[in-house]
Amino acid sequence: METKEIKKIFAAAEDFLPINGTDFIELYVGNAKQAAHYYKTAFGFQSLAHSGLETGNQNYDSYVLVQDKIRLVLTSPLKAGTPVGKHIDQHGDGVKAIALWVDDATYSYQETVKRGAKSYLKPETRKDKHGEVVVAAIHTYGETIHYFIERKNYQGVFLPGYERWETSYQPAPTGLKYVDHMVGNVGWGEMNQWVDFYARVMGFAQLISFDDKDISTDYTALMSKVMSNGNGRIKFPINEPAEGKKKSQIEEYLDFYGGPGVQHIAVATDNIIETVTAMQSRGVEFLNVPSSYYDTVLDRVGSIDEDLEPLKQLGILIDRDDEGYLLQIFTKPVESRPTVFFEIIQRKGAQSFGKGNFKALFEAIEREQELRGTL
Ligand code: TYF
Ligand code: FE
Repeated sequence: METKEIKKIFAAAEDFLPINGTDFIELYVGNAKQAAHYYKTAFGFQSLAHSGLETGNQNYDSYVLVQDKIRLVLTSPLKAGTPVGKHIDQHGDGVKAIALWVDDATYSYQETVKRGAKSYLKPETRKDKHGEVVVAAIHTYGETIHYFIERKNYQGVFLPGYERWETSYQPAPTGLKYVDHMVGNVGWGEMNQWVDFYARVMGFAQLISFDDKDISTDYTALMSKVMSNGNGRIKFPINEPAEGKKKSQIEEYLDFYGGPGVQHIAVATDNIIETVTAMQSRGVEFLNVPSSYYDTVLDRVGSIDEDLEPLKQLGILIDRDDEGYLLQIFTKPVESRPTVFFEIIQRKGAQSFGKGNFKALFEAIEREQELRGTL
């Protein structure tokens, strides 16, 4: 139902910001070399490109990883006193940039800035012997930014300034396919202003909404709205904390991240049982749900193609909406600070976000908060 509504909204007006998809996600991290090893070993990403001392970059060391349509860039400073170092000191490891692949970066920049976006990087052309790319960027919540990437005729391995990263260590992929959605946590009472930003400045529309009654467990309370671009390839849920019995998981994030930022990156697979089995065996830690969840889940979601037993063994959650069902699971935070985590999702028709799992999920998060002493 949600997708049909979105199409109706966009049919009325021209989409002024056409986006082809997520171009890359850039994380600023304390040790990019080791983080790259983690995402290769544990998540099954492949080495793609590198920029650093060997390529003439005196300031930053960046490793680019790829798995199907997903590109991750991991960046660390090579010296003291850089903006990247300051960002890491402030936020810990985290997502700096969500880069959007567009046909016209200059136009995307101009149209969004005209509508009130704060400029981060004016459009610039970057060239090397493989062709040229136009890059621009605007600010979004916290210190997070959106790049607009226009790839023109570019034939190089990633972007000008990067060289192919040659390595014989290439652990097998785990079946991660594309970025399904990326969630932002914003401050108390700030959700609607960021919903408005994505609507007014970026031409997105709201997909679904739920109020705090839907998502308040004993402790965790939050509000969330999902914004989508015109073709549905970019989906950004925005969370804000709400008053509950104890500390909201969103407030815990804001405390440790030092303000708003990306909370989770949801990546799609077409075989969640295989993907999660592989990731678990390679050391990725997932949230646990009590086995009692599986006693009644099929009463709620009806029959599904998968056997219940492996889903139960792995702790995979199931939800249904009027278009189909989905399977999802969440990692524990992947950084030292309890901030950024990943979601693995397999959609079988459903275009929603797992509302029916919120109670079980948030109770699992609360058990982790309890262990951290942050509830
Ligand atoms: O993206 C979503 O909306 C789901 C559910 O703190 C969710 O993945 C919502 C809030 C949250 C964790 C997961
Ligand atoms: Fe999600």
